[in-house]
Amino acid sequence: MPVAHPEPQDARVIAHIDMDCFYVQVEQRKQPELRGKPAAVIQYNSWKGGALIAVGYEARAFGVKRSMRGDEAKKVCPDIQLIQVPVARDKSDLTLYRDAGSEVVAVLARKGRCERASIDEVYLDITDVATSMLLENPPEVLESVDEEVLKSHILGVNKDDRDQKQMVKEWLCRNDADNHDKLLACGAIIVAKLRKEVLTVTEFTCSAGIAHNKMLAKLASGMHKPAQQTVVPSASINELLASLPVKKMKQLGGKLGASLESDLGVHNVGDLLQFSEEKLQNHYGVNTGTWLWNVARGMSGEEVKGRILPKSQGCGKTFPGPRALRTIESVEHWLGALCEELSDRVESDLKQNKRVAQTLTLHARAYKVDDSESQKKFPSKSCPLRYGSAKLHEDARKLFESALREYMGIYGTDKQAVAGGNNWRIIGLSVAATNILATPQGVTSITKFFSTSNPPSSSSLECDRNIQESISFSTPSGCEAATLDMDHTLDMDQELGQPSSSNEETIHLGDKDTGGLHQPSSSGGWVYKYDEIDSSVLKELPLEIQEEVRRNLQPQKRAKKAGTGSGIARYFTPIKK
Ligand code: DCP
Repeated sequence: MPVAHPEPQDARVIAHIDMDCFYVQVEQRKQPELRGKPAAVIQYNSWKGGALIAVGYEARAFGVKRSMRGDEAKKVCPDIQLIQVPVARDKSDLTLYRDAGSEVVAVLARKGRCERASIDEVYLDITDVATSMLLENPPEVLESVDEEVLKSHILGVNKDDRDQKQMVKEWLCRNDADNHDKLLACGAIIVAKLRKEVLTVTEFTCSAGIAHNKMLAKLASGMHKPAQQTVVPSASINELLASLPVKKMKQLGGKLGASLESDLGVHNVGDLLQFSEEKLQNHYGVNTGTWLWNVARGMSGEEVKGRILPKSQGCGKTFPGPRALRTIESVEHWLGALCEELSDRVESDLKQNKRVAQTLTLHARAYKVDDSESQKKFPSKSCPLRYGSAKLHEDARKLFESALREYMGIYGTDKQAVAGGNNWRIIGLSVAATNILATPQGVTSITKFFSTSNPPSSSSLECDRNIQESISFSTPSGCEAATLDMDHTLDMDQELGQPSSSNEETIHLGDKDTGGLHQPSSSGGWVYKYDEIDSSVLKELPLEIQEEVRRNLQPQKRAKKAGTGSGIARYFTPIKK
């Protein structure tokens, strides 16, 4: 569930930059003869011409939509060029797009604190550079304003018979504007320049939203596309939210959105304004209630995080309809392919960015053959991550088997029992490397990193170890354990204004030989290291559990024995050596 962040005292200038029809642009750069032509990128499977995952603006003009398949797109736009996503190991290979996204980030990160939010989206905090500009070279003293800036859309600046560019110029250069608007005007000038730089360096166009916080900037960036920018002055926030359907905001989707609609009759975000904070808290709890109250007013204190590398690396694959996996062997086969890719990616992250992934997580989507109505989720499982694709594969296999047993309610360990009578189908499978940490400066090899951070008995990544079943935990809100964008942009969290890892986090403590998360004590019990529990994960726990974590899991304090006590022990059950 979303949590409110306190609004900062001083005005900030935040930009959200979103690439236009990104995969299509990447393909058009590779094949310039496709430029200006209707085009779309499709997934490699050939059913009905493949699934469209990115549609160029020329094709959109013909009515082509992402929800279509290739055959349908051809019907509405016979000249459309359908470009197949690169394939490796029988699945989509997004390296080309990921690298192209990194090129964009490299340009943008020069100007301010930069948070890469997805494969093609970036938040920028340009408060400092906008403030300097306002002091040294404010818009009102500019002799001329660049054409690109004049094409900006300023929300609330009504179009009338006058020249739109002239009105934008007047708004940008008002000397009677308040400080907030003046900062946004500087932001508009800075972002327009940045977008031009992105185009020059990468050949890609992008769109942008410029506002005082991430939430509003994100809403604005999609309002005028492609290759345009939209500014949200404070005075127009109410107008913007009044007509914004709740479902357009990602974190208001799902159960929360449905409940807002049915219980409170809220259709647009602005409808929330009629409810007091107390009333919203009564309905949705203290945190979410306050968060909703703030959202209704366009308030969101969430910071731009200063992160240009992905928080996690993941790869997955869906197996829809008749392609659902039905044997352990087929699952193992696909886990092998996924682990090979994941291995390549964590190795290259280690080499290029000196970052080490600590946790391997397996997610799957499944159903039971004789129980299609069942809502039971396939549990996500995690364990310490060992480098090398064979080890990843071995560990992922064990995680899968353990999850499958739990899913099917089977407690035996023989092969037949593990297979669960093959009474299940897997329709989505993914592996992710999370908890990625920078290696401390001066540490040059992964082995050294671990041998300095752990006692020798548990340090070596090379030593084989048995995976004990990890305790896996879906968020207490009951949200889906894993909402995966299979085959797409699994390496990114695409949340907006929401605490990171809200829906997908699994907590996993209690493995033997952890390579970093927690360590055996001299007496053979297990010691949790409180400061290594991801704080965003901690925040997702019920309040009483959070308190118990803080009380009981002090640094280096012995954990309770498995199964003893209530509360936290239910989630973090240590395994004795
Ligand atoms: N993508 C994907 N599968 C999806 C959605 C998106 O593989 N279901 C990929 C292809 C897109 C890229 O992610 O090019 C970025 O997604 P966006 O939603 O930002 O869409 P586009 O960039 O394609 O278009 P727009 O200009 O509307 O942002």
